[in-house]
Amino acid sequence: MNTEFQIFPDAASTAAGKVDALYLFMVVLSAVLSVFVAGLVTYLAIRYRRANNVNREHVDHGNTIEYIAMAISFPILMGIFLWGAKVCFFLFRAPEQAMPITVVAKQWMWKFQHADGRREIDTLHIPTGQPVKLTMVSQDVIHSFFVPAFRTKQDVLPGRYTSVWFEATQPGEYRLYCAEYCGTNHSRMIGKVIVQSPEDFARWMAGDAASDEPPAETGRNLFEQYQCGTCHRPANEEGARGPTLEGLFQSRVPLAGGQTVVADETYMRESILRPAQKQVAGYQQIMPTYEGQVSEEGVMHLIAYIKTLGAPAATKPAAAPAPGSPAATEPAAPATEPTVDTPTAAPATEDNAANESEGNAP
Ligand code: HEC
Ligand SMILES: [Cu+2]
Repeated sequence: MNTEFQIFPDAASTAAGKVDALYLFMVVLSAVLSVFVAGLVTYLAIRYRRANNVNREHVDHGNTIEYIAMAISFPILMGIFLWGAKVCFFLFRAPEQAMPITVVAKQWMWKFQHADGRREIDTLHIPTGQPVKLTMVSQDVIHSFFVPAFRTKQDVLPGRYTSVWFEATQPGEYRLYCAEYCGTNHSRMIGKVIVQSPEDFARWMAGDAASDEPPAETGRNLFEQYQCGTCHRPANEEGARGPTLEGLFQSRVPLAGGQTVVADETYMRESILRPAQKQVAGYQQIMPTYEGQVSEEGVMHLIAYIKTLGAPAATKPAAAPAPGSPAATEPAAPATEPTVDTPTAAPATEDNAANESEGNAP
């Protein structure tokens, strides 16, 4: 991390070059146009000044000049649009094999958790040459995750997951900012991303703090603690009051209203905190709401655990409540499941109900 003033920020991710090229093109284009317009203004002001004796009669060119202007600017503007769209798709589509990391933001800190359970606050270690995908949520107000050296910025919202991915290319320390005004100490909501070579990163990962519990493990304990299992049973058990959660992740869930939703992280979060919001077809609305009881990190842990549950056994008896277990009605679901890098995928950060009350205390 360079503390001296820099005109150009470090370029330390695979996205940096792409963003810079587009940005540079637009700056140069704007500069050329500005010079052109300023030149014309100057030229015409001099030529048609009062003292100059020139012909001021109106000459009709029809629409020719407009046509020419359109013919030149249209392809340029479309080009910028297409180029921008391409960079945008690159920025927002995380590669499948991205390493999952969860982020919980709050006034005024960043809490990170790696897939193996390792936690960090205001500092994030990542290796070079490995895409990482951050799943982020806020515990209070809107924050924004901004790492200039990676050319990446993404709002972090309360009540909804957002994500961002990047692949670092240069070892070093880079600044992390909160880029959304979030209260008194907003300006201190800063941190750093420490990019290490894969070897150094592996060594760091194996270091002494590595005893943190993996998110899915914490999630399983929470699942027991809240007795979710009294209603959510394995798929091959009959008479469960709730749908099985096996194979739920990324499957299609039929809702009472007739629609279907894909069970992504945001859906699962909502199902846990506000179950009445989307009612699974064929089930009573008996699930209690866990809003205010399970922390954001707890929810991420529960999701991490649910992701590990895998597909229901193929021999699921027809009597079991099929509607809630989409895998049963959709043969494709079990097949796709393995591509989701399961146990680790959902991750999140600390905590159980106990430190829910931690509130804003760091
Ligand atoms: C009293 C029974 C009961 C308990 C306890 C319960 N649930 Fe549920 N849950 C249900 C029912 C019934 C549904 C389906 C109807 C609905 O959507 O509300 C459901 C739906 C869900 C869904 C959506 C499932 C799908 O197929 O789309 C998730 C995820 C979920 N619950 C997670 C949990 C978690 C995590 C806990 C514990 C913190 C929990 N539930 C506790 C009864 C329960
Ligand atoms: Cu903030």
